[in-house]
Amino acid sequence: MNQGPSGAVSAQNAPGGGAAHNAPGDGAAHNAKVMNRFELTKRLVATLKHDEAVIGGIGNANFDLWASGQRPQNFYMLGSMGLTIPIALGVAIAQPERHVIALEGDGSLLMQLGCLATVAMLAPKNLTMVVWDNGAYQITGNQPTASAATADLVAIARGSGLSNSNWAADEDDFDRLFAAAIKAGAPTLIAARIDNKPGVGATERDPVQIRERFMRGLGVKK
Ligand SMILES: Cc1ncc(C[n+]2csc(CCOP(=O)(O)OP(=O)(O)O)c2C)c(N)n1
Repeated sequence: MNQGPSGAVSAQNAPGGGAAHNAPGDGAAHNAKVMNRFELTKRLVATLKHDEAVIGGIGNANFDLWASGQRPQNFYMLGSMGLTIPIALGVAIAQPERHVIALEGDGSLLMQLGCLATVAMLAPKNLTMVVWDNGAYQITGNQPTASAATADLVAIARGSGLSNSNWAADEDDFDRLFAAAIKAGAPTLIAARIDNKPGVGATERDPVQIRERFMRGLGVKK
């Protein structure tokens, strides 16, 4: 783990540019390859064939979702951290025949850890959660998160009751885990260590349009 003069963990200085991951756990976090969020988002979106809903978290998660090809079934969260999984859970419950995918940053998930326990308790069969763990609040200036130091998000998810929670060891493992999650019939969490490259796109900041397009994409009448 890299520490600054004050003893604070520096996410920017972590090997590979991602989280240092010396957190307790089974070591899978530490051994996972540091990958790129846009590359993984593109791979994920390319596999979607059944109008799956995708909820992109505030900032980089939804910038890369936007840049991976806009779909009417994508919802781009603006403004509030930690709401990606709660929104995705609501959509999954409302439309049980549709698979729903949440793409969330580590900092945002850390702000709303209770949602993992709620997802485990309600156990929607159609929800996959992907956590992009760069060990930082990247978009606000790369301040380190607890996942760069002491928190293992997969261990937290498992402890919340989400036994289908895993670190992606590399890109191929990410693809395998995602394909398995779509078929799992249980809520699944995939955590990926990612580098500190900025998000690629820039979501248009028009909340009403984003909401209405998403509702139309999901076949919801106003
Ligand atoms: C409730 C709340 N607190 C703080 C902010 C300011 N803020 C916006 S994005 C962000 C960092 C998000 O970090 P993370 O989810 O890890 O995504 P990353 O930037 O690393 O892609 C912060 C602190 C906010 N928008 N909402």
